[in-house]
Amino acid sequence: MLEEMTGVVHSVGGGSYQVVLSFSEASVEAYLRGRLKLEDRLGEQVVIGDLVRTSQAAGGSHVIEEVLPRRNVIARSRGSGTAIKVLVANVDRVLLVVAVSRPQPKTDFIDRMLVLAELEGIKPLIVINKMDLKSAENEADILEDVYRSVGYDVIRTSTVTNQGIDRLALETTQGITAFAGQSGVGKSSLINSLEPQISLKTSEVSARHGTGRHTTVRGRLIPFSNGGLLADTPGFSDAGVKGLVAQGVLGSLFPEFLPYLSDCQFRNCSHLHEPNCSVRKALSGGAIRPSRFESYRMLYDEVKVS
Ligand SMILES: Nc1nc2c(ncn2[C@@H]2O[C@H](COP(=O)(O)OP(=O)(O)OP(=O)(O)O)[C@@H](O)[C@H]2O)c(=O)[nH]1
Ligand SMILES: [Mg+2]
Ligand SMILES: [Zn+2]
Repeated sequence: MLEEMTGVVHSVGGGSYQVVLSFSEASVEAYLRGRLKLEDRLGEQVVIGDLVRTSQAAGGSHVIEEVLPRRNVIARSRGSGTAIKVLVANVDRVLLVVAVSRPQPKTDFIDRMLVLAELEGIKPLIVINKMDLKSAENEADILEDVYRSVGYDVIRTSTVTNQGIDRLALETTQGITAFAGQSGVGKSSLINSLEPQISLKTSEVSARHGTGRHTTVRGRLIPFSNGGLLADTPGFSDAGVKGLVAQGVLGSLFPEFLPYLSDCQFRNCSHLHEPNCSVRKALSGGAIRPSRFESYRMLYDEVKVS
């Protein structure tokens, strides 16, 4: 007698999967059906955030029968550019964290992350952290001016004064939220401000089934008390675009380029050197910001070199 259910994969490690069942919200340990196990060995792994169909045998053990289609993934292209590792699936938003200083905000880094979010259709929110530091308002104004003009949402925060933390909590009540940003910008601090218990949880040692055996956890979803889920996964921040983005589509991942793309004289215009390029005209006219265009140029070269 089999009982079928769906659930979300919350953690992966040691050959088993923690699945939170959609109906009961019970967390169960599940194993892969043989066919999926083969795919797992071939690199098509079941990842956190995956919506899966499970069955429960009479004995009570849960088996993942099928991975339902993914809405999107956050993946990392490894050095060579061809091997792609999926870190998390079905992400609802990515909080792209920058600091006003310490470390200095790097717009090329922000733009790279935005391109990856656009590629997957994941809503980005730009978080400008460390607003308590000297000259923060000036620095934030400059950044906000660029990114609001493109249409992105910007939230200013400080984990010292708690500025913006309420707003962040409101933005993360639904679905899966991932954090991205350079080291030191305050991602962990923001998570702790949002949910003081999480720092405790993340240091907990897994002792499933009382064995206390150390398991390698490849990432996990941590429930926020506001109802959302935090994707606790390393690696998004050093993501490359090589192998993920084709040169020809790069321009369309810069939303402010879109109105101009069809007006270039050449259909496959790179927007770098061709005559009668509508994108470069928009750049000289001020509709496209220089820092954004520079990021486009940099990423274009990066995609090209293989
Ligand atoms: N002044 C100030 N310092 C902050 C703020 N948020 C975080 N910090 C400090 O910045 C440093 C880095 O913060 P983390 O939260 O560890 O940064 P992170 O982004 O998680 O860094 P990685 O884990 O290395 O990627 C710590 O010393 C924090 O105390 C803030 O709002 N204002
Ligand atoms: Mg951290
Ligand atoms: Zn062009």
